[in-house]
Amino acid sequence: MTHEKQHPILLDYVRQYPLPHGVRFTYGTAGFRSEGSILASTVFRAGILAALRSLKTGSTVGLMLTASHNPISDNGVKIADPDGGMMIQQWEPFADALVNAPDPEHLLQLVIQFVKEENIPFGGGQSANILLGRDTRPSGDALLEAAKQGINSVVGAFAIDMGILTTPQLHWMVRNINKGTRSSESDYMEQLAKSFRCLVDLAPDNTMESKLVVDGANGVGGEKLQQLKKILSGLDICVRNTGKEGEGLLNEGCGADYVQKEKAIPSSFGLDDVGMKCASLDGDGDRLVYFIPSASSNNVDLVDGDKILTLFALFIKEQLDFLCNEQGFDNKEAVSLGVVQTAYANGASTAYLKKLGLEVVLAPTGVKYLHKEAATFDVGIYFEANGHGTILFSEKFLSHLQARSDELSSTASGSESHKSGLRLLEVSRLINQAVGDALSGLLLVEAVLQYKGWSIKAWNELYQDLPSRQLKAKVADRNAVVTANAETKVVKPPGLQELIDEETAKYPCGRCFVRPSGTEDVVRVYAEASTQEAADSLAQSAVQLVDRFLGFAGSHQKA
Ligand code: G16
Repeated sequence: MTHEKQHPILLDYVRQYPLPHGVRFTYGTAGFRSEGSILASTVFRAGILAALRSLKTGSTVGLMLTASHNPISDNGVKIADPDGGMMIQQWEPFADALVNAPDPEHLLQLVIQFVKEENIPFGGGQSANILLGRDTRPSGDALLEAAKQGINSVVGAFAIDMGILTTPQLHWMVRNINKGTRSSESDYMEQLAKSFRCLVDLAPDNTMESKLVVDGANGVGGEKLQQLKKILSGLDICVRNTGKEGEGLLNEGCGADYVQKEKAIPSSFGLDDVGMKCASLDGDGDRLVYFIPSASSNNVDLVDGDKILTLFALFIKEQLDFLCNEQGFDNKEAVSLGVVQTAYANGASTAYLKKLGLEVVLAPTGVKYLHKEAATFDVGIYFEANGHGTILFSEKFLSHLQARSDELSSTASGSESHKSGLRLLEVSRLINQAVGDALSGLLLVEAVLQYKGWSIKAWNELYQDLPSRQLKAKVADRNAVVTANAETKVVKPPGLQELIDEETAKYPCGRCFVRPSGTEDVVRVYAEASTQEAADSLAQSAVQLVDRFLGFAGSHQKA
């Protein structure tokens, strides 16, 4: 079919989804996000975007409807590339232009021009496949229809509705379909349960605290964990805030973002849980933090993404050491192990990781940036302090590992090096290779704790976090803040960084940065210092500086 035949179909559909007035959407940290009630045109256009991406790559792509940690009234949309990762960043400017095109004719011109520039087989008889997933938000149903219409407006594009999923499940499915491996939801569940079982079987016979209480954020993650529980053995999991009627609202007073930022006990947790090993997922199941409810007040001892990263790094390093010290495996230098963090990583965690001899790389906020850095290592571990992360294994390393394990199974079966090889292979099957995944992350944490024979308390005591504070500053235009050096320095407005530096220098162990959020209409402020009072005061001063430079536009809240 020629472009000319394609145009009327597209135009006809576009007219059904007028752009809301006075709003500009940007493909931020994790796709487009806003109030669910004004997102129909954005989601419709994201459907077109996904179809073009599939045509361009000749592979299946994903479209996920979620606003993750945001309140229930918000929603959002993001595209998963054929490898299961986030949509390639070079397409983001086009994505922005497409969703903001003022009228159907502009939109059509944009599409025609982009198709030409990118040499996309548009209207040329090729087919495009897009897997659709959504979380449990009420606006999801209507937005799903908008996404389907957007996809249908591109001739040859097919939408395949996968139903309600966690974000990482959809990314996993896209990756597996394109690799030609099993990709259904039950395959996902079986894979996780099987790899977890294998890892536990390969662990020394330690007695461990197997009871785990999980806060499901009243979202899809809790629901899926309940499902997974049915086929899991060796873990005693109790899921709260599963989203069932009467249990509360999505992300309200619960969820990984709440627990991490507020360092507070989520709703439905109480005195009975004091001292217990607890975990919290976020609204779409891609973040995970652990915590121990404390005896006094509403507080928790937070075991955040940095601690999860540290636990995984210790374990992977130990397995590599067993394997590499064994004769026959290519020299140690041949295996590169690196960790990736953001500026939010607690300074104590970075110092600890460096002391272990690990290479630590700093990336801007957003898994799309961390993932890219982690993929440069044979084994790359990335985590944001907020609990979003995973472990990536390069194909080259995996085939090397498989060959070595096969060899050891005949020459040194049952040896520690043989078991290490098997453990690493199993970790690569358990942990989501496409994107951070709270469910697979949780199972790996449990398997490593079992291996180490550690309680959550022992794990938490690996190092002590420096006191920190996160705040949100509501300003007229958050995009007036431009940062550099992995968001550690403000470049615009001029003069702001110098004053932040001056303020920071007043506090022992002080560190502070500000950056525009990519998921909420705020500027985020992070401060760290030797005492909680000092961290609070530094964060407050930075908020005032942001106000002074950007204009106060509302009440400030905790992060
Ligand atoms: C998303 C991103 C994360 C990021 C978070 C907050 O998480 O996937 O990488 O850390 O937003 O981003 P920002 O500070 O720019 O608002 P989620 O779980 O909300 O999808």
